[in-house]
Amino acid sequence: MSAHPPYDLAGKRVWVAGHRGMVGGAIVRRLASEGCEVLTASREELDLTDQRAVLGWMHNQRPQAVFLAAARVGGILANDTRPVEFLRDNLLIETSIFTGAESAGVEKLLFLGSSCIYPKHAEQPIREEALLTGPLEPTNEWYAIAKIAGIKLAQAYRRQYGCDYISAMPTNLYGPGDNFDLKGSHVLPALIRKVHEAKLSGGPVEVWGTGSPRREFLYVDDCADACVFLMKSYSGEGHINVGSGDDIAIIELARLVMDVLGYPGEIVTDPTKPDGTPRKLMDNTRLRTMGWAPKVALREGIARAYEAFLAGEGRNL
Ligand code: GFB
Repeated sequence: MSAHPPYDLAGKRVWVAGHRGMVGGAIVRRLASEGCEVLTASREELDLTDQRAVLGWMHNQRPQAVFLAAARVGGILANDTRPVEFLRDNLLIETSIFTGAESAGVEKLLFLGSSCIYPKHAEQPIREEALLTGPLEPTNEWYAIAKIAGIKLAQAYRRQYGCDYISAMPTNLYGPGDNFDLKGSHVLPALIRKVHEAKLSGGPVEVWGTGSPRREFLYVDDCADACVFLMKSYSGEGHINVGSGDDIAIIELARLVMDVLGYPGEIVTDPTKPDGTPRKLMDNTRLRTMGWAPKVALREGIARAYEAFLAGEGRNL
């Protein structure tokens, strides 16, 4: 599967597309020890949905490797209520960057997807082969379809043009640089903020939905480490799951966050909010067999994410 010479990043010009996002930022941090030249483009400098602009920028900058971490992302409510942005913007970003990469002669590209690409009722833990074997979870099918298109683009460029493009599918991520805006965020940053605010007010912590869905979480710097690992050591058509291997019920997660933040208050559930997919624990045997494992346990990661929140890293507050 990965029997090919390692791809050395040292001395290479490496573009992290989406470096202002949580994952892109973590990849930039991780690349500091690789001896490569990291290229970035600010939003003002380059609109990633503009194919002509991206093509021009890539021909000028000549990146040799690309981490495609740029995407319109958000939690369950944002996905459910802004379908055009999640489908159209992500398709535009992907087609611009894949087109530019092939045209500018990029040697290696890693595309980042998401565990929501899998069918809503996929067998657990979810193996890579489960892709396109059943209907998607309706709250995020727009985003999922855009991400499936990204996997297929990487495969298509490999088949038709021989490009060394690969795909990684991370589970739910959290950590420094997260979005703490309650309308747009994922559950972990939302709970960190809600528990922090409840601690100050003495009130209850509100959990959306029933609290029974289970989710797998990975600290973002672990994800960045896995992406660099795959960029250097994997070449193949199949996408690779990137997860922690454990999942937790949302209600238990709320209790854990309360415990880490030191708030023994009350939890109330809001069943008017969607639960989303019941469970999406990924099987990460492939990545583990290649020799990669995560380092940051959930409790430790929540403590670090809370520190980042307190230091004012949360956006949109
Ligand atoms: O993280 P989350 O927004 O997204 O929600 P998904 C996970 C679970 O946490 C759902 C519950 O069951 C939510 O109902 N939850 C409880 C909350 N309280 C809250 C809260 O205050 N805020 C939020 N956001 N959730 C996303 C997809 O799905 O996962 C994306 O929509 C992407 O496309 C991402 O794939 C990784 O895990 O349900």
